[in-house]
Amino acid sequence: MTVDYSVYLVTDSTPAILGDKDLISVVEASLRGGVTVVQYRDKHSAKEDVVAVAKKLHQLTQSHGVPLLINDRVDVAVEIGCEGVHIGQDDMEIQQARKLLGPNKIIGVTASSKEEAISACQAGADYLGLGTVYSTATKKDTKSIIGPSGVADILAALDAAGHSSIPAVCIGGVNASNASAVLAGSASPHKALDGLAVVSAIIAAADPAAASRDLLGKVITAKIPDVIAAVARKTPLSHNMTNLVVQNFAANVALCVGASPIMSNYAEEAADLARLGGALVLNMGTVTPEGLNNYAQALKAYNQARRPVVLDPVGAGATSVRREAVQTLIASGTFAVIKGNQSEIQTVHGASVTQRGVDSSSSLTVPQRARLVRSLARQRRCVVLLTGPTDLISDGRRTLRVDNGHGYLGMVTGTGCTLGTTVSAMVAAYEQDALVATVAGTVMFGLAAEMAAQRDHVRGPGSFVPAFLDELFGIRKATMQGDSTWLALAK
Ligand code: 3NM
Ligand code: MG
Repeated sequence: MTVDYSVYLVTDSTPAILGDKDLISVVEASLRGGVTVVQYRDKHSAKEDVVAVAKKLHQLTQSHGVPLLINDRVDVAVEIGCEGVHIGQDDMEIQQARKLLGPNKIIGVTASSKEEAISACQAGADYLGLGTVYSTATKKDTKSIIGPSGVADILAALDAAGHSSIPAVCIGGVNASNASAVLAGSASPHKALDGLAVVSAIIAAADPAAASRDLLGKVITAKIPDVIAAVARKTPLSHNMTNLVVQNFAANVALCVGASPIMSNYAEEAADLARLGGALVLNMGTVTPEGLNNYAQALKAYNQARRPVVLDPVGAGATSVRREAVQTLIASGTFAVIKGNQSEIQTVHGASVTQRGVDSSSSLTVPQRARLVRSLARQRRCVVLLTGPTDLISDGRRTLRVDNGHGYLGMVTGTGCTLGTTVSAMVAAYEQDALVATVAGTVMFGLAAEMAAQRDHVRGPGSFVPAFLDELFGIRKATMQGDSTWLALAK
């Protein structure tokens, strides 16, 4: 099981943190919000009560595909068969826990110094919880407050000792308002945190789902420079099968973000191109029967080569020809990302449940659009990107919004299509997480537009386009030089 440590929730059932809320409901809300690991921590209750709660929590976490770990009480983890435990320095020895749990369960260990961290790795820990970052009312007996720079020292020592691959989170006083600073301040040159562990930021929050979403957004945003750097390093092929109107623009955008574009609509080439390690964009901007056959054939070639495909169902709901084309394509293979505006995504959603979606002219609220992208992402098992003033992105488990962009993007032809091209470059280069890659492409694109529009010489859509290309290029260049200050504008 590969674990996503991005937002690691540690529970607390004491009235001071939980208030009069019900722990199960709070955890359920946090899972809806995108928490990626749950640790059930109850230091005081009797074993049978802990087992009863743990069983309920495990049902919940299992239905969200998230691991449940038990703090300290290894016997409880063994009894309920959850995914593992978290143990502190004063708890059971790691080797003893391993004997009881077997080789496949997760054992996490708390460490507050380089020595503790390295010896936990040597003893076979699966991940580390580093801290205490900031002093916290949640746990008063913490030993040392190490701050983000103390975390950075431990991460650097782990890297130097050959343990750079062990996942690590940090804990203690972390919340959405300091998350970005903690992530940036704790990164060592070759090893950064995999996520953040929190108690009160979620358990004590008035809206635990929203608090979880906020934290997830911060953790994912912090990974954006890695995605852009991966594109710059790998210069992945972005193979576009697209319409005549945007070919030149899309190729230039691909070059500016650091990809290698090829515009080829001839499917006989697809199998060879698919072997080059890039990604394919299928853009339905111009549909013809011959074109559709080409698309379906290329889709199969990329699926066979296990390379990502981005579907851009341009104008999907506009004509019956296009609705059928969508049906044909989604029946012909699988996509890494489906990107479209509201009515396009509604059409694809309708096609995939074999009924029309709600009236495509109606404008959905942000929460309705969030449900739509999540539903389609689950149906098609892919990432869905719904563009608009607020972009919504989901992989079925994690759903995020991006609010970057500028009105000029709507006054120039082909910007939506070139976002598809941008995303193709990101998913090709950052294969470990297509959702993070899609968010990175969307933020980079929207931010470049904002920065371009602010330039003195940009007076309208015409002068905007070259400035936009410059800003895409500039973001990549700054990122390559280790400067991610532009990320402060991400929203
Ligand atoms: N462990 P909050 S600090 C459970 O330093 C726990 O090992 C810590 O709570 C450690 O997110 C802590 O509310 C409590 O600050 C963290
Ligand atoms: Mg403990």
